Amino acid sequence: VSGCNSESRGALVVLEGLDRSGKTSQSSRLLTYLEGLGHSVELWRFPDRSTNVGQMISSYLSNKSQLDDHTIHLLFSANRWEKRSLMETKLKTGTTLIVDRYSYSGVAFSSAKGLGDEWCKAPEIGLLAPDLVFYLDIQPEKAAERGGYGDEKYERLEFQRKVSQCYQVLHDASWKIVDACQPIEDIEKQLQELVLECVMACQKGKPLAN
Ligand code: T5A
Ligand code: NA
Repeated sequence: VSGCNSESRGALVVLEGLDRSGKTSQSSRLLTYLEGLGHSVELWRFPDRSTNVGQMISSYLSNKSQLDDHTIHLLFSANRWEKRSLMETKLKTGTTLIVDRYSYSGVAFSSAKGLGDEWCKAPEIGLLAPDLVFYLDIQPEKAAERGGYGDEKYERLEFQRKVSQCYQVLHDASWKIVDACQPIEDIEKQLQELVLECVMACQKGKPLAN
C-alpha cells in the first residue's frame, strides 16, 4: 500500500456509465475546465487502444476477433495494469487524471455476461483507487435513443440492460451518481463543483490508495 505521506498530488477522477451515457463528452469538458483554472490535468480512457493489449481489445470489440469471456476480461484488466505505474507517477507529480472508464466497467460488463463478481474483481486488486467516480446514470432505453450504436460488441440494448443492473451493486463511497439525461451543460456544472473539491483535497495531501 502506497501513501501515508501528505504530499500534494493530482486527483484520480473516473467517469463510468453505459455506452452513450455521455462520459466522453463530460470528460473533455472537465479537462477544459480544470486546464482553464491552471491545473495540470490529462484525459485518459480505458480501454487504451494504443497498446498491444489495447489493439487485441479493440479487435475483439469490433468483432474482428473472438475471445473467451475470461480471456477478454483479463486483457481489459492487463490494459489497466500496463498503465498503472505511469498513472502513479503522474498523480504523485501533481497531475490530475480524468479517466473515461476504469475497473468498474471491467467488473460490470463481464459480470453482465455471467462471470462471477468475485472472479471479475480479483485482477483489479492493487490498481490505484479513484478519488472520485462520476456515474452517469441513464436508462438503457434512453441511451439507445441517442443513436450511433455502431457495430461494437456490447452496443445492444438487451446487454446494456444487464450491464446497468451489474453497475448498481458496484457503487461505493467514491461514487457520485449524476442524472445523465439532463442537458449536457447542466451535467457539466454539477461535475465542475464536485471535481474541484476533490482536486483540492488531493492537493492538501489526501493519501493515494490501492
Ligand atoms: N469495457 C470497457 C469492458 O467491457 N471492460 C472494461 O474493462 C472496459 C474499460 C468500450 C467498451 O468496452 C467495454 C465498455 C464499452 O462497451 P468505449 O470505447 O469506452 O467502449 O465506448 P463507450 O464508452 O461506449 O463510448 P460512447 O461514445 O458510446 O459513450 P459515451 O462516451 O458515454 O458518450 P458520448 O459522450 O460519446 O455521447 C454519446 C452521444 O450522446 C450525446 C453525444 O453528443 C453523443 O452523440 N450526448 C447527449 N445527448 C443528450 N443529452 C446529454 N446530456 C448528452 N451527453 C452526450
Ligand atoms: Na466514449
